[in-house]
Amino acid sequence: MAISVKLSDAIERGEPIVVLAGAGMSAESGVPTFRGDDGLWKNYRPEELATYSAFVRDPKLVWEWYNWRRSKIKGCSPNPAHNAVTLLEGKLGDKLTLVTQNVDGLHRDAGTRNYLEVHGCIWEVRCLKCGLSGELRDIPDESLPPKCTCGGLVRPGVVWFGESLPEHILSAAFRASAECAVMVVIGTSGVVYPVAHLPQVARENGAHVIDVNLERTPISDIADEVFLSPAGDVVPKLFGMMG
Ligand code: BJW
Ligand code: ZN
Repeated sequence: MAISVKLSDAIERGEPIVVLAGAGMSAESGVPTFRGDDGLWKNYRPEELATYSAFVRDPKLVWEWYNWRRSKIKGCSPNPAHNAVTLLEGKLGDKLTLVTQNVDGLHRDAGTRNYLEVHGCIWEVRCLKCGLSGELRDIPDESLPPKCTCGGLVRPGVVWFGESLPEHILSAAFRASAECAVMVVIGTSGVVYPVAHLPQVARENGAHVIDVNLERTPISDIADEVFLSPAGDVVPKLFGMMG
């Protein structure tokens, strides 16, 4: 039974809550995760695709991978776990902070407003030369790699390995983690830093940490409660929102 007394009490009292999401949050929407048997990197090494040096070496290859992922995500919709976060935000307002590692934009689609996309967004792009950035949904395969009007190479607006996370977003995530009463971690393998530190930060500052995953992760070891079930089943029940 997916019920946490600590979490329901915190919701009832309107205490600050952080939801920390990873790829498992979107798995039931049909978005592939990164690691594991069906993961996106089963046939590639991360450093072959998700780094700046891979991009400048072969921008067309990297863009083909991103265009393939964009086409998959385009057909995906938020699942009950995304919707439950939005409903919880409706109840808690800005006491709810969503920190998401996901670049798929499904939390935005679900209507959550107070989100921190710490690894960026797959629909955003940025020019390497002039820095112009914005949302660009459709990029025909024939035009890869896309070029800016200034002639510069355009990159996906995501955070690759070895790159710093956006400073103001990361500091907001650390602050919210240090100040929350409960952190609910959903569908992350907990191996990618600095985000993997956040549950520890929450714990050290007295928060109750809940981990929702199909399997145990390093985060399960420091969590107060662990629910080993699909996010789409557990999260609406945990939040008391069956939407
Ligand atoms: C379900 C489910 C269901 C399935 N229900 N659950 C050694 C120690 C510490 C750090 C480092 C180190 N060596 C290198 C580093 C730094 C590096 C790092 O952390 N590497 C580790 C891998 C070792 N980090 C960085 O480089 C970061 N930057 C940084 O540190 O800057 C400072 C610096 C600068 C210069 C030099 C060194 C440091 C940047 C990290 C950026 C990560 N970017 C990616 C790609 C984003 C773009 C894109 O999408 O293409 O972000 S990598 C990828 O992993 C993606 C994800 O957001 C991220 C996390 O993955 P996530 O979400 O956890 O997914 P999975 O697939 O791993 O897990 C899914 C989970 O869901 C599983 O547990 C399933 O069981 C579960 N699940 N279905 C519930 N239905
Ligand atoms: Zn430009």
